[in-house]
Amino acid sequence: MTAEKLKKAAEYSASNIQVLEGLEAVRKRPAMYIGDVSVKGLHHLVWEVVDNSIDEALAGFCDLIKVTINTDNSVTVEDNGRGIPTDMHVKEKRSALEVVMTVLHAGGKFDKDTYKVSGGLHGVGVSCVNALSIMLRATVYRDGKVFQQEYSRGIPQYPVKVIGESDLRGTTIDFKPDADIFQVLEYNYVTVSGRLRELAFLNPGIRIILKDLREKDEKGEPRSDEFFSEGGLREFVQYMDSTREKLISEPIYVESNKGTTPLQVAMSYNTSFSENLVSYVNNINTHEGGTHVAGFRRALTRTLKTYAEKSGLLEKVKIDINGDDFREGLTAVISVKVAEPQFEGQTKTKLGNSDVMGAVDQAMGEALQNFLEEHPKDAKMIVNKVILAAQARHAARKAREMVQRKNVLSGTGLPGKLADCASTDPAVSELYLVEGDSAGGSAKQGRNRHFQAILPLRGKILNVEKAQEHKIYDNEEIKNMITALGVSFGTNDDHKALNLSKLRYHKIVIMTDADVDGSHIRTLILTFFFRYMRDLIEQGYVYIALPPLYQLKKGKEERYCWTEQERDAIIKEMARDGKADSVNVQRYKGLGEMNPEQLWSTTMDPERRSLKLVNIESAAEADHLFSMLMGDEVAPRRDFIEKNAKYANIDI
Ligand code: 0RA
Repeated sequence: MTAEKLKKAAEYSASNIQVLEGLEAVRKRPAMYIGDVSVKGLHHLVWEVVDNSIDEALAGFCDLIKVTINTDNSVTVEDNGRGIPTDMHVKEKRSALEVVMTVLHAGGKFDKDTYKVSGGLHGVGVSCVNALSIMLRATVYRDGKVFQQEYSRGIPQYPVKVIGESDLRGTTIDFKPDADIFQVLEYNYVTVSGRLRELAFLNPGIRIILKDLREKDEKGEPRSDEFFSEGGLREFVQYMDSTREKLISEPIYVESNKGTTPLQVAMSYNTSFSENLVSYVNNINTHEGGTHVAGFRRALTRTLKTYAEKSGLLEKVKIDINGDDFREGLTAVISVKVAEPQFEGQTKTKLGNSDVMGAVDQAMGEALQNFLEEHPKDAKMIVNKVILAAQARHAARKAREMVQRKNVLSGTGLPGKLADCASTDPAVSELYLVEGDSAGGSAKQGRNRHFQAILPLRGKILNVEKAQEHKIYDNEEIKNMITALGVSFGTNDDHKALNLSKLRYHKIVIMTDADVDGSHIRTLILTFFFRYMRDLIEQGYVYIALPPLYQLKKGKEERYCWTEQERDAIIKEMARDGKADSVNVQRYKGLGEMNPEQLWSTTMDPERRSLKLVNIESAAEADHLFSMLMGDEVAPRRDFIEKNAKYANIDI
């Protein structure tokens, strides 16, 4: 070999070792790259791959993205972009495709403009997805050819090869997450569709098609959805409010591409009493808000206040108006692009960049003022709504104080229906919210009274989506929940602020029947938490109990199972002697069908039960689901239920 060739060979194996070390680091500490290895991290892989196609679309080269969940829970993401380059990468001595797929943060290693393959915050790069997949296949259509390379746990199985000819252009990535890494391998349709819908609204003009080959309808067609938005955030706001009665005819829309912070805001008012605000930075949902949201709120309050004062609409109103009053019935979406976003907060979804606040404030303030001046009718509707909100807030404070005062006066202050636990340590104490008095009775007998408390809830609790705030505190079941939990509301600045310092339980378990009524009650309770005690959800205190679906019995042997697959497997196992019909199968419909001992052993015993943590994956989607199921309008709700009835559980 010539010296030159020797040098090249040495360089090649050196970069190879680096690649292997990089992939190894991802596999050793996957959480550092994708957050966690639960169902959340599993979905993160899809977001990562789709982000790359979205980037290609934002660069102007792609308008169609197809996502398919395959029967084996592998996922295929196809786009009609330029295709990842496949030519030899001079420095790395291998195909650019191989580099993109195997080198960590490959995006940064190249010329930023041409080889960027990572989106905003997710931006850990497709190589992380590759490292965490037992199989990944990249297929590239470009230059009249079809190129392909496969990997396992990130390691190429062969050099990039040409497998055919084609006039098409684009990239297809198939990947199957590695069972050695992930605790869960099953994709959730609702989670994926929610995110893709959101991406379509945030990036108008891109068509995104989702197919799920695991679920076929009566005609044998896979479950599917197509997302496409022309109007972007305006349509997003209309979609969020589709079940509510609107107060102004068209959303107010603000777009600014001047300055360093490109931003878009759409907002509308409806006749409900809650605020629905979702915010994004670089297409990432900032659940915890941040400087962009602060700027928006400041501009909203200031501009509306000034307008209301100038217009003389406030003259007859004697009460003070505060920031919250301007946001009752408000639905808004804020989307900003930030070059180097700083994320803070518990879940790293709070924007910290301070210059963004002023940018949003200024653009919003100007645009809103123009809107109010040009649309005096809408402006008047909004101001009147604000006045009503202020009046209701005063009424609510009185009602809330009544609830809180009564607690102090009545001895322990705890509701009579609560069977409290002995422990006073919130960290180990659990509160079961149980549907109905009879299941409540079984739970009381079955529980471990040392650390488990039971609060039976009678029938339907109040539908908080429809009720005005002060009405909520009149509802017996809601009062019981508030006092049992030990929480209180309100500070001087923020009347809705939740005070958790006296929270009495760090596990709050919603236990309802596995039928339609049960899921309705669960949704009602979750709506209440979502609207009024969101911190409980965000801090991970709220769980859903999962009672078993089946009991299998053979002679003295009793087994329980939670899924149909499990049921079939266990029947096989129990029927080893060949007599399958000797196994008795009972389908549980209600908690009431279990005796206290069974309820304990299947659903309450920490050693054996299965609890699902409630988290707010996407506030926008959760909110829409809540209001669609709970809001005034019947038609969308019926449609939704009919459309989704055949797909087991609605995941919130
Ligand atoms: C860098 C350069 C070029 C395309 C891409 C990246 C690209 C990456 C992905 C990832 C998923 N889909 C994608 N589509 C394109 C093109 C450079 C050129 O053709 O000039």
